[in-house]
Amino acid sequence: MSSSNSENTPLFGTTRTVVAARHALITPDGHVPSAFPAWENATPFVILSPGIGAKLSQILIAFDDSGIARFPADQHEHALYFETGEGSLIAGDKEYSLTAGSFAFVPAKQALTLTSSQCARVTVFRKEFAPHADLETPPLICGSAHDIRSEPFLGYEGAQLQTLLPVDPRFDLAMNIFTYQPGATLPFVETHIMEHGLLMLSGQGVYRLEEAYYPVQAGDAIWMAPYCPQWFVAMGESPASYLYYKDVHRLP
Ligand code: UGY
Ligand code: MN
Repeated sequence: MSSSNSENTPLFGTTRTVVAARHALITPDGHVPSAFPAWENATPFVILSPGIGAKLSQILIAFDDSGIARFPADQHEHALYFETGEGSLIAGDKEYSLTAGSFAFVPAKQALTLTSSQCARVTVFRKEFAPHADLETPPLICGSAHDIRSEPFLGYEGAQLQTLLPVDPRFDLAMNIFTYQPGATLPFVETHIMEHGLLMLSGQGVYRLEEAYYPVQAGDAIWMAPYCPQWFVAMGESPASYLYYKDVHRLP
């Protein structure tokens, strides 16, 4: 899936993108790049940010070969997923090789540098860390979705959930991948305090956000504010999967 707007060009003067007060569907045809100091051969697309009303930012990075993206050491933590390509993650004195399916969590107050050796497409969830008085800062984590077992969601075989980060109260966010067989659904319309940032990784389906039903496909991104009623059905010939962020483990 290209990050440029040359593919899937909609009819003149139209877009599937919808920005509402408490949810948004952001489709690739409307993407506009940002430019950040000291980034090289790496194009950021800020898909979600506090500017839309979200607490998180969701940044899609389209790397060229020898690309470099830098995030400073501040109060923000970062969870990221390598969709395609190859590269590395450098944080402090640690360096990890990343390839399609790799994911990582880098805690707040650690600078993060991402490099690409083969054009890569990476999604970064960036959020202000919510410390807990009795808990330590969560550690840096690096792994591959290929090594994470999936579990049927609430016992539904057609909806398989992979929980990428450790289920550990030190972490105040979760990053998961949901994979649905065609025809499978989120078993009920969820309404919850947690916020979501979401990227469709493959396939297609229909997402319910509040009272609206949207056809969605790979490359689309979604924001769900707290309490946005939400539901999904996968449709088409192949399974549909999405990567999503969720804030967890902290009292309101
Ligand atoms: O974890 C979740 O809240 C998930 N079931 N939500 C979603 O897929 N929209
Ligand atoms: Mn949910």
